[in-house]
Amino acid sequence: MNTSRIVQTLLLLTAAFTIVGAQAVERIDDGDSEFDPIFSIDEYGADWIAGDTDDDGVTDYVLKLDEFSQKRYEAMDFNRDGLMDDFYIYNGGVLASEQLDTNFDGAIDLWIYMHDGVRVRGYERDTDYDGTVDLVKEFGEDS
Ligand SMILES: [Ca+2]
Ligand SMILES: [Ca+2]
Repeated sequence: MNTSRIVQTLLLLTAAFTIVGAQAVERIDDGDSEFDPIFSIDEYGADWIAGDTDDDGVTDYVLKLDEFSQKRYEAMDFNRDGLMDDFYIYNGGVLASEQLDTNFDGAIDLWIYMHDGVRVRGYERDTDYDGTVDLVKEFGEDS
């Protein structure tokens, strides 16, 4: 076995372990199947209420209401780069989960799930930003 063959084998093994590791992580929740984060502020339609929290003339906040005029979705552009990075999902006006793009690369890498809209039930992270959840933390339901 020459060196390049060994390197190739190691790479294959690493890839295999990565895939196994990724599959071993069980997600806490499927979340809201209706929710698909819209990153670009320009892509929000007329059914969203737009806001400008720092009054610089550029939208950095959007809100969508449900049929009962309760909050359904909210999104914020935290770093003001024109891409939403903080998404809030509500059920019956109560915060159910939050999805964040913490490194501002246009992909969600942190999912937070709530209890009663206040307490964190658990979270999932994509710590290496490859699109796959690799860390799951669930807190006990102690109520
Ligand atoms: Ca942003
Ligand atoms: Ca990200």
